[in-house]
Amino acid sequence: MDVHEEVRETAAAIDTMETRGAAAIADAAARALRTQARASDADSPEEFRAELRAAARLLFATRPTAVSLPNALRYVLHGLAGETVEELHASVERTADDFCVRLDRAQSDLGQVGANRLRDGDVVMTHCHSTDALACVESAVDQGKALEAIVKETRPRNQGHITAEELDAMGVPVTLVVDSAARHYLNDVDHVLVGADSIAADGSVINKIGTSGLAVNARDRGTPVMVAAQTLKLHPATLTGHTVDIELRDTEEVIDATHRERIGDPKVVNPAFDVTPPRYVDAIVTERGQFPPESIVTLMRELFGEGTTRPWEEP
Ligand code: RI2
Repeated sequence: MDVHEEVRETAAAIDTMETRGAAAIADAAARALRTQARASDADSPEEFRAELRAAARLLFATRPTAVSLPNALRYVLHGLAGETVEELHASVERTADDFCVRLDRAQSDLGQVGANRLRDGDVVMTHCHSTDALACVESAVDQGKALEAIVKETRPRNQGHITAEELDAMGVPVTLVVDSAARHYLNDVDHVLVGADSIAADGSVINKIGTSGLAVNARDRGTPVMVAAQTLKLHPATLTGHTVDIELRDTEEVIDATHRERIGDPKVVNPAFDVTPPRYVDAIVTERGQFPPESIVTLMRELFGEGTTRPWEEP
């Protein structure tokens, strides 16, 4: 039983962040399971299911923080149905397609909700690169609102540059600033607008490192913080007391080995995400409407029940 080469390539692309962003990771994972199903030469339904589980385990192991990844795998594996290999294959095709269509629709529905919070002439400050957050801006621009953006570069990988490029393509004037300049400009900002990799049951937002400091500063300045996150970002395991793993990435993203050596070889750590407590967040914007963070638990229960399974593990 083999995990298909293309699935391995997808897993490697997620691992190296060639494929990145919580929504894009989920989309790639669902497509990879479909690839595995298409390529399968399993002789029995048991073998087919085992192949799918092995592929899902490989994908699951790539990045720990974005819950959209296990949520996508769960969605497809829960859709497995049939008595024969052919029927099982058809069910994966159906469910993976359905998942990707829902993902796109959720982002555009969420964008419209978020756009309603933005007024003509507003300035938004962004952190990192979030397709959910940008969907709100795009929808507001489509409504004819003129927006401006102050874009944080977002060290260590400078993913703010992707945001700057995409805002520019939408016709939104961009001012790029270093991360530490954020507070300096908050008085000129009407909304802090960020995405999320995971949202916990208490309404805490797990997003790119630096989000929590930005949110605390925004609260101090009286600037509202809006988190754009499809319900796929809700982390159901937090309903039962689990915490969200924070990914530690390669220290070379922070400083290369030669320079590090030159400055006395200090210890370097590179956490990719942080946790913003709900009291610093004004609204979580989803495709189901906007929620105060403290009430997100109700939506989480409605969508996921009391907890989650791990269908990729061996029975
Ligand atoms: P969308 C990204 O993480 C950022 O933290 C971003 O806010 C979040 O995913 C959500 O992105 P990374 O994969 O799903 O760049 O909104 O580490 O695109």
